[in-house]
Parts: sequence; structure tokens; C-alpha cells
Amino acid sequence: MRENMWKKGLVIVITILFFGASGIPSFGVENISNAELKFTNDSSGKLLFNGESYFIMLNNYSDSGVGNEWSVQMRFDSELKIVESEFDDETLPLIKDQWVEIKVNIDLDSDWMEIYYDGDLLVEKNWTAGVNNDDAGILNIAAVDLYANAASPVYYDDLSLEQVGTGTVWSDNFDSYADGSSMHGQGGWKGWYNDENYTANVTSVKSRSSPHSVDINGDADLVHEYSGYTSGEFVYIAWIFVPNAVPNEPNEPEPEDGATDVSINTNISWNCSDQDGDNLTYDIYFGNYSPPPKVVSNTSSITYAPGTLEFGTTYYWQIVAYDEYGASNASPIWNFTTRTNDPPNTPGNPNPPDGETDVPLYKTLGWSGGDPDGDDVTYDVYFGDYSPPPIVENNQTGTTYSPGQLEFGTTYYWQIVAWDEFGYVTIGAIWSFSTKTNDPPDPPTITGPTIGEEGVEYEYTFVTTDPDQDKIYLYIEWGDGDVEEWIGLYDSDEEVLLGHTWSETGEYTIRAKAKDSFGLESDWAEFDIGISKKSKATDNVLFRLIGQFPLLERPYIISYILTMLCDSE
Ligand SMILES: [Ca+2]
Ligand SMILES: [Ca+2]
Ligand SMILES: [Ca+2]
Ligand SMILES: [Ca+2]
Repeated sequence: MRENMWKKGLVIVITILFFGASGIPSFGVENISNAELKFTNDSSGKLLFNGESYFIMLNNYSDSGVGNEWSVQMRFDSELKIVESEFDDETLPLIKDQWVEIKVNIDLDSDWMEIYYDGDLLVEKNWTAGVNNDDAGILNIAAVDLYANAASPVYYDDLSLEQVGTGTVWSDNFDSYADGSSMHGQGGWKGWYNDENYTANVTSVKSRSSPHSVDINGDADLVHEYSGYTSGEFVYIAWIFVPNAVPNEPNEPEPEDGATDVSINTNISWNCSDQDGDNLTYDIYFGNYSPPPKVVSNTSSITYAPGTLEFGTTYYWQIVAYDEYGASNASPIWNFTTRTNDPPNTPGNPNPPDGETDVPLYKTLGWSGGDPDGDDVTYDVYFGDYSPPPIVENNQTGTTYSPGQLEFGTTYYWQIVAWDEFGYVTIGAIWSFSTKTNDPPDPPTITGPTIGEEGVEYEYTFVTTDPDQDKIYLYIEWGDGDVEEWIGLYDSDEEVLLGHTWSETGEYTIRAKAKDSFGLESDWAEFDIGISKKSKATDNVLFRLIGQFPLLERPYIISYILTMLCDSE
């Protein structure tokens, strides 16, 4: 609403009114001088549009403000990028960077008007409806008002009022006024309330008809009154130019300009903005020569994946930013250089060492690898008992390989082929080693009683040594037909204690042999035992004790015991 404008002469402070009908805060009058306007142009002189600017027609106007009534109130909104017939909720997209026709068809006989923007109907309604649709207007074309509302410059040129059937009854192209002169007091124009503080200046920065237009910015609130148009049909034309700032120069390149040692899988990215807040799109130029060719058009992305690049190559790139209005700005041509690549280190430090002998049958192979560039490396493993060996593993990341159980006394060959993540390869030497041979266990050593009685259990110890320290099984024949068949496994040199009972009198030979875990058998070991009838005497603990001694020693032991017994009597 324009009520706030009435206050301009009274209150030199910021006044902001809120309008219930639209629910949005509308313009306040900021009493700032032109010198304080920061938005007029940016430092590089680019025109931009910032704020809200208004094209207004009144059906009743007086310099005193009494009875002022509006019919047309077009709001040009830089943020929303719209033109709005204010409080009618009717909008059209804002057109910038070109002269656009505003046309108002006014039929005072039918109390009707239509507002067109660039040929598109923005709104139609009663001329007397009023901006607020309070129906307080009158059938009269009273004034046009070009109002900046503290916005940055927009330009008007070639305004005219045509009476249908009569022809042009008024026009102004601003061309005859002096460049830079105030319009207040010229051509029937004046500041709002006839206040020269609200004037606007003639300019040659933009013009539709050469050489001048009028620059509406900041405090501008430029009025031209008409009189006598209270009936009939009219067409009011005004041409407006809303500037557009070109996008800022694209910046913040990644990789940085001049960067070296860049990954061959790098993306490129950048930043850019537009002082009008326009959405931006980009053309991307990229290649290994300068100037680089265009590879992408019209993308809104600020990154680009050029695919896998070449090693040790300098790439050039450039970004051209376009705003929604086709204005563009180009970055410098940036460049970066990709890293070089060397193949993986030669596989080394074989374990077992090359030529090693006597290698155990279970052996995990190992080697050293890596890559001088620090790349990930994978390995192919070749392994076998002939040379060159066949491949047994490919693309593994570890530097060990377990071939499982090997054969005794066999020469094996192996080779490592290393690949870095870019397919650079280093082939290692063919290494070899020989496994140990296997020897059978020694015959078991048997210890235990050599005499005994029938029906009594005696214990025997079997100890077997395997020269390879292999685990062993035992096969034992007790001599009476009883057999322990391949019992075990036992460790080499482990004492194995077994009991046996002979039920018949007689001479027996215990036979035992061992077998290592690889199946090699020892010779037989033998051990004799005499089993006699069970006598009462032998129940005596002494006799059982005597039975524990070797046969040859027993007479001495018996004699000794008898002597002891006699002495004690
Ligand atoms: Ca002109
Ligand atoms: Ca722009
Ligand atoms: Ca490498
Ligand atoms: Ca063995």
C-alpha cells in the first residue's frame, strides 16, 4: 500500500508496514541517501537488480496526499524474481537484461483494466477496485508513479498514453533532457508530493530510444500527473529495463590451479555465485591441451568426473557460468598435473629362502612386496613341483601363501607376480626349496617285569623315538594272541604305559613296533616274560617285589632278604 508513502514527509525513520491481506511484510521507506546505496553497481561496474521496484498508476492523486487512490501497482521483486500485481496474487516471471513492455489497457467506460507484461496478461479487474480491492477508486487516469522503494536502478523509457480512437495523447522518451539531470520540474515530472528529494535522473547508461532513459533507484518516486481522462478507452505503455548482473567468475578450483601429483581418478570442482542470486549453469572445458575443448554444456553441477586420466599429464580446464538470463562469466584456464606411476617393487625376501633344504611339510610361504608409489598391490602366486610352476592363486592382497601338506624330499618352485592398482606389473624370480626327507621311528623301548604269575596284571612302558620328531602309533603283540593295533597318536619319546594280564603259565615274547604319522614303520622290538603258576607265596608282597628285578639279580635279592629275616629272629 501507499499509505506509508504519506508518512515520508513526516517521519524520517524506517517504517515497515505489514499487510494482512498478503501476509508478507511489504516495503518500508528507508530514508537513505544515494551515496549510501551499496547496490547500484558492483565494484566491477556490473549492473544488477536488488530490492523491490514499482510501476504505479493512480486514479486520484494530489501533492497533499489527500484522496490518493491506486489502480495499478506492479511490484518487481529481485528475490522472488517475479512481477506481481500486488495483493492480487497474480505474478509473472521477472524478465531481466532486456527492454520489456508494460501495457495497461484502461476502459473507463466499463471500469475495467488489463495489465500485460511482455505481452502476457498479468491481471484484469475494475479500474476502481484499488490496490487493496477496497473499491474506493474513481474513473480517472490521474498519474503514473515510478517508485524505487530503495531498490537498485531499473530504467524506464518510451512511456506513452494513447486514447483509443484519438491516438497518442501523451508520451515521453527522455531523450531531450540533459544526461544526468533531475527530472523534477522537467516534462511535467516531479518527485512524490512535489518533493524534489524523490526525483530521478536522466541517464545514458541504458536507453530504448537513444540516447536516454530515466534511472529509478533508491529514493526515486517520480510522478507525472494527467488530467481530463475520465471516460473512454486508453492504452498506457511503459518500457522497463531490469538489469542483470553477470555471474561472478567461477573460483575455488579443485584441484588447485597448478597442482601436481594429482590422482588420475580425480574429480574437478569449483564454486560460483551470482549477485542477483540467479541459478547458474556451467559449460565445462577440459583436456590435455590449452585452450581445452568443451566437454559438458549447461550442467548445474559444480563437479565433473573426467574419467581415468593419464599418468604424468598436465590437464587444462575452464568453467563458463551462465545465469538464468544468459549472462555468462568465464574462469581463467586452470591446470593440474597428474602423478606418475611405477610398477610394484620386485617381490623379494622369500621365505623359505631360495634354495632352502629340509623344509617342513607344512610351510607357509612369504615374501615382501609393495609399490614405490604406495599403491595397493595384489599378487599372483605360482607354485608347483616343476618349473616354471603353475598359477595357484591370483589377485590376493596378502604376502603369504599356504600350499598345504607337501611331499617329503621334493623340490618345489614358486614365483610371485605383483600388480599395482593401475595394472602395472612386476614379475618376481622363480624361487625353489626342498622339503625334508622322512625316517622311520626307532623300534620302541620296552621296560617292565620279566617274570610274573598267571592272572596278574603287569605294566610295561613303551618309548619310541622318531628322528623327525613325528607323532607315532604303536602296534603291540602281548605274545598270548592279544594285540594292540596301532594305538596312538603319541609324541616321539612319550612314555606309553600299558598293562596286560597273562592267564596261562608259559614263556611269552612281547613284540612292539611303531609307525610315524606319515606311515613309515620301525622294526620290531621284543621283550620276554616268564609267567608261572600262581602260588600262595607269591601273594607275599616280597615275592611280588622280587619279581620286579631282572632275573639275574634275583638270587642276590632273595639271599639278602632271607639274611635280614634271620637276623631279625
Ligand atoms: Ca529514450
Ligand atoms: Ca544474474
Ligand atoms: Ca605404482
Ligand atoms: Ca619320521
